[in-house]
Amino acid sequence: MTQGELIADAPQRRFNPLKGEWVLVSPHRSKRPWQGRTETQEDTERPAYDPQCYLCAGNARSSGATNPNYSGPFVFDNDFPALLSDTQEGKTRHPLFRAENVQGTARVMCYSERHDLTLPELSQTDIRAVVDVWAEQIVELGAYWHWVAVFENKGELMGCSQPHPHGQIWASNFIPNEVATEDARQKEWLESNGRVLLVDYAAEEAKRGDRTVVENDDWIVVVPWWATWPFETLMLPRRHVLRLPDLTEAERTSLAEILKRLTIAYDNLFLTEFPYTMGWHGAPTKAGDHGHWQLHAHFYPPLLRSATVRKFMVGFEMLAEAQRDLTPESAAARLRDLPGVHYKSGSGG
Ligand code: H2U
Ligand code: ZN
Repeated sequence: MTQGELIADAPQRRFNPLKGEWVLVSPHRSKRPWQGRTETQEDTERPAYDPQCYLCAGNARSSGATNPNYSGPFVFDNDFPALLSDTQEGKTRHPLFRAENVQGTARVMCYSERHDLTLPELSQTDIRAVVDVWAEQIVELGAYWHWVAVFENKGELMGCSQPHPHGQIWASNFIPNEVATEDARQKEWLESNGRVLLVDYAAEEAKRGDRTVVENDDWIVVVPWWATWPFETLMLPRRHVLRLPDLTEAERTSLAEILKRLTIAYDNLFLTEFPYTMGWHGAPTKAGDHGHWQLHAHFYPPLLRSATVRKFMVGFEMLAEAQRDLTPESAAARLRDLPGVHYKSGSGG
C-alpha cells in the first residue's frame, strides 16, 4: 500500500510525545450499542456545613485533631500519609527484588469552608485563593522536596473518600514515574528540536482550534490530540512557565477564570458533579536545569456517555494500548458547545 494522507474517520494510532506512547483511535466504532455496566447516579444535595464531616470548619478529624474555624482554603497534614518524612534510608541488593526507602509528606487542602461547593461552583475570587495556596505549598514544600504533587480526586467514582471539596498535596524525595517520563520526553524534545514541546503544542492547537475547549489571553484547554480518556483535557499556559509559583498576578486570575469555565463545562456535559482526577505537572523542585519543562494540568475524567456510564481501561487497553472511539475533536466540540452557566446555579455563580 502506498502512503497517502491520514484518513480521519478510519482506525488510526496517534502519538503522545509527552509520554512517548501511542493510542488507538477507532472513530468508526462510536455508535456501537452499550449494554454494560451503568453506575448509579448520586447527586445528593449537601448542606453548606455538615456536622459529621471530618473536613468542615470547627469539626474533629478522625485523628482527633480539631479543624480551626477556617474560611477559604485550609491545608492540614494528612492524618494517614502515604509518605513519612522521617523514614531512614535503606535499600535491597538483589537485582530482581529492588526496593529503596523513600521520604516525603502529605497534606490535604479543603478548597473552602463550604461543604457543598465544588470548584465550578466557587466564585472566581475563591478559585483564585485556591490557586494562590497551590503556589504557596509548592514554594514551601519544594524548598525541601524534589517533587510536589498537587492534585484532586473528585467524586466517589474516582475513589474520593470525603465529600467535602478538597485536593491533596504530596511531596517526595523522588520523581514519580509519570513525571519522570514527561521529564525525559520534554528534555529529549528540546535537545532534538531546540524548542519547548508544550509551548509549541499550545500555539499550534490555538491555531487549529478544533480540539480547544476553552481559552483566554493566558491559557488554553484542549482535548489533546493523543487523549486516552473520552473527555480528557490538558490545560496549558501560552507563555513558557516552569511552575505554578512563577505565574504573574494576571495569569493567576485568568487561571481561576479558565478553571471555572472548564469545570462548569464538565458539570454541564452530563448534568452531574463531573468526577475526575486532575493534577498539576510543573518542573520538579529538585536542583537542576528544567528549561525543557512547561507547566500544565491534566484532567482525567472517567465518564463516557452519561453520568452513569463510564469508560473502563480494560482488555486491549490493559494488555496492549489505550483505545478510544469518540475522537478528541468530537469530545472537544461537545464540551465547547455547552452553556457557560452552571446547571445548578442558573446564574454562572
Ligand atoms: P481522598 O478523598 O482523595 O481519599 O482524600 C481524602 C484524604 O483525607 C485522604 O488521604 C485524609 C485521608 O487520608 N483524611 C485525613 O487526613 N483526616 C481525616 O479525618 C479524614 C480524611
Ligand atoms: Zn465538610
